Amino acid sequence: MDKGKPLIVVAAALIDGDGRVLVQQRPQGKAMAGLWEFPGGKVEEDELPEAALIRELREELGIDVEKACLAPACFASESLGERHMILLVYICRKWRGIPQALEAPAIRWVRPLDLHGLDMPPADKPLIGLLDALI
Ligand code: 9L3
Ligand code: MG
Repeated sequence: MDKGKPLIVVAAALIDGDGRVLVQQRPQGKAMAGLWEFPGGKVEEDELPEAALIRELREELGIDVEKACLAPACFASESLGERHMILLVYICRKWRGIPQALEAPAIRWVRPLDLHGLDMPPADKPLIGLLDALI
């Protein structure tokens, strides 16, 4: 089946000073509602991945991140039925502002080990082992 161009999605693992990672819950009415994800979203036409992530983090959490603070970490691919999706994940330890749940029903700071017990989108899961090893 021709699924067309894959959807490019970016996400961030924000790590705080205590080594905890931020996850947010996907809203009702969206695909995979209720699952806990690393914040982020779709890269728009003519937009670079890092610019999309900086925009998404401002919209979803009200924080400001500089491009230099985004470390590429991993990518994962997933089939979304009609489309394929490629998720690019960045690690970020430095930002301005205090993250707030501006779009998600809830956000949580969790230790990497506790990520194993959360329901996450399949594309987010490869990052869990990496964070376990990194933090
Ligand atoms: N997605 C998966 N993991 C993530 C993010 C931010 C997004 N950490 C998936 C869910 C949707 C698609 O990417 O299928 C587009 O995301 P959104 O625009 O619905 O948030
Ligand atoms: Mg989003």
